[in-house]
Amino acid sequence: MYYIIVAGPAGSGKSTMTNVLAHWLEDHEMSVTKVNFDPAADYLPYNPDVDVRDYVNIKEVMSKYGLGPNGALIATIDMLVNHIADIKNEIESLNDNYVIIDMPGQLEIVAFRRVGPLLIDYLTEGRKAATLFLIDSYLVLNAMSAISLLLLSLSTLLRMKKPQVIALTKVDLLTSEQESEVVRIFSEEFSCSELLSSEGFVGTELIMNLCEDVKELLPEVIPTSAVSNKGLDEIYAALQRVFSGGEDYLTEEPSGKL
Ligand SMILES: Nc1nc2c(ncn2[C@@H]2O[C@H](COP(=O)(O)OP(=O)(O)O)[C@@H](O)[C@H]2O)c(=O)[nH]1
Ligand SMILES: [Mg+2]
Repeated sequence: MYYIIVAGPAGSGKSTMTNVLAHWLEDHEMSVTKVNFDPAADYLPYNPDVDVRDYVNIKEVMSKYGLGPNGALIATIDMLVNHIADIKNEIESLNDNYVIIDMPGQLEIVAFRRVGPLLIDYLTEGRKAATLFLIDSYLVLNAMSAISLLLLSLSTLLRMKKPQVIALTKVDLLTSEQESEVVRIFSEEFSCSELLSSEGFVGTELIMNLCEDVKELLPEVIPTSAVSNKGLDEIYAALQRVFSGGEDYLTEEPSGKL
């Protein structure tokens, strides 16, 4: 049982990725548990097998404590501490090859506060787990946005302490020139001094040093599309490298189910 924690800013495509990645895995004869971990989710493009909304009700929390949606989300996630053992039992009893957890977009949950990672640690204890961090490719058409979003992925890495695979979502919305530019921004080819000229930024050493450090730490960034299923093979391969050093899952631990 491997855990994929899908994280990233609101609207980056987490719920959509959960759906298409689950289909991809199922098409490749692996069974999947889809977990909705977002108490505020309204519409989901998939039918969750386990759903935190069965345990907590964000609307009730909003009216009971007079909180806005953001505050209520944080309070609701805190309340999940009381239910996490039941949620874990529900997931474990399904005994699927993969568990995909569709996280809320608020970075308070995965990057800034402790409780989100504590809940995920509890769920994934004794299992291999990786974070799939999503970045909306449309937002990284300029280098400064790319660096800023990579810093968010680093914050998530610091908090979640799980190996991370980064995917650029929605590349079908880019022209092929834009897609090559985005790929170039995330590659070795990119020179940090471009940042200063492209943004007309008042060049500070801090930004240059940050950029060089981020570049140094830059993991593989995979362009994907939920429309064409582009990049799903590469995501699977990257996750395999994380989970089993490149061995195919099915050769490592045959599924009891399929
Ligand atoms: N064109 C396109 N739209 C996408 C893709 N992935 C997600 N979307 C759209 O982006 C919006 C936000 O996606 P969603 O999965 O709800 O994001 P979340 O808030 O991170 O869960 C929705 O309207 C999706 O249909 C993609 O690969 N291509
Ligand atoms: Mg979502």
